[in-house]
Amino acid sequence: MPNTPDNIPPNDADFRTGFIAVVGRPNVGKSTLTNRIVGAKISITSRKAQTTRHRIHGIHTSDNAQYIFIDTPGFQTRYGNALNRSMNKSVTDTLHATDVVLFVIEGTHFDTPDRSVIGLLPDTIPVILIINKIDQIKEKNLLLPFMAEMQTVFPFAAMIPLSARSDEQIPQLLTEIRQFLPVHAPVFEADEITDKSERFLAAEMVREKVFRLSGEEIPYATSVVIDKFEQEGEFRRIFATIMVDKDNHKAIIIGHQGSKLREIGTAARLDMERLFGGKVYLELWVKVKSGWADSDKMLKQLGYD
Ligand SMILES: Nc1nc2c(ncn2[C@@H]2O[C@H](COP(=O)(O)OP(=O)(O)OP(=O)(O)O)[C@@H](O)[C@H]2O)c(=O)[nH]1
Ligand SMILES: [Mg+2]
Repeated sequence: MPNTPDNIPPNDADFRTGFIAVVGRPNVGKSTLTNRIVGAKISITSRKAQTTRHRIHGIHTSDNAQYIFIDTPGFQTRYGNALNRSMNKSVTDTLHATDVVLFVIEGTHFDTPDRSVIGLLPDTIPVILIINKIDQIKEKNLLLPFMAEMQTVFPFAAMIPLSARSDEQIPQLLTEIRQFLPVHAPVFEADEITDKSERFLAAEMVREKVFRLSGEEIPYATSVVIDKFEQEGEFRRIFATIMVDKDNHKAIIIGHQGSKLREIGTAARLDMERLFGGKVYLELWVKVKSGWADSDKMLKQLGYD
């Protein structure tokens, strides 16, 4: 690991730093939780399953620990195309290089897809069970028996029911995690919140708005490529292409006289301005790229491998 950054007191004998992988099946709230802890939207979220495609590091630094969260794609057990294979591999690779695993499930549901994720959990690394979306559990009295049952499924190091939509349980979660982190100086500066480039984050902001604003017809296999990213002081000029795999998807995203694309562009631009802290000019294009989700070569070109 590199030397201690300047703005953090060095040599604190009990400062801890470590990697925490956030895993679970699609749509359980992994990215929402990562964003909540980091305090900013660095990972996109959506009601659509499989929103996250890349590993994203979200960093939280307190006065006695640096937590490096790795938000992973939801582990996909249903389809076996090249994109899913590559995303699943990325999750399994992540698991072996972390200090703690947060295994996220939704409410008191524990189904076959959750079970297949459990099968991948290493037995050498502490795993904390996160029972997310407790705001949606109607019968709260089911929670305790559910937790007792989960303890028989896997030897979890801890179990924390919470709602990633609120800050309430976050301090408890951080305390719980910290005990498993190694004593180590911080790796990132205290004010860094992610290791991803602005280019990457800009593409993700556009992708999220495509999902949110163009409805159920647009499949998760939609990608965004940044063609040009220019910066002058605090002003950024960004040119991006939305890659879809069918002509009718292109028409949906563009909308009547370009209205949908404008809506997507405005929403993405506002998110970028908030995250980057400066004005953004954003220009979007839509292109049809047939069958790319199944082509290994194309995946490499788009940066997944
Ligand atoms: N009610 C409620 N909804 C939540 C909570 N946490 C997340 N959600 C919602 O659940 C949906 C999925 O959240 P994400 O954070 O995108 O889930 P994910 O696990 O990262 O999903 P993938 O990246 O697709 O695997 C979004 O609509 C969130 O707003 C919660 O605590 N309560
Ligand atoms: Mg996600």
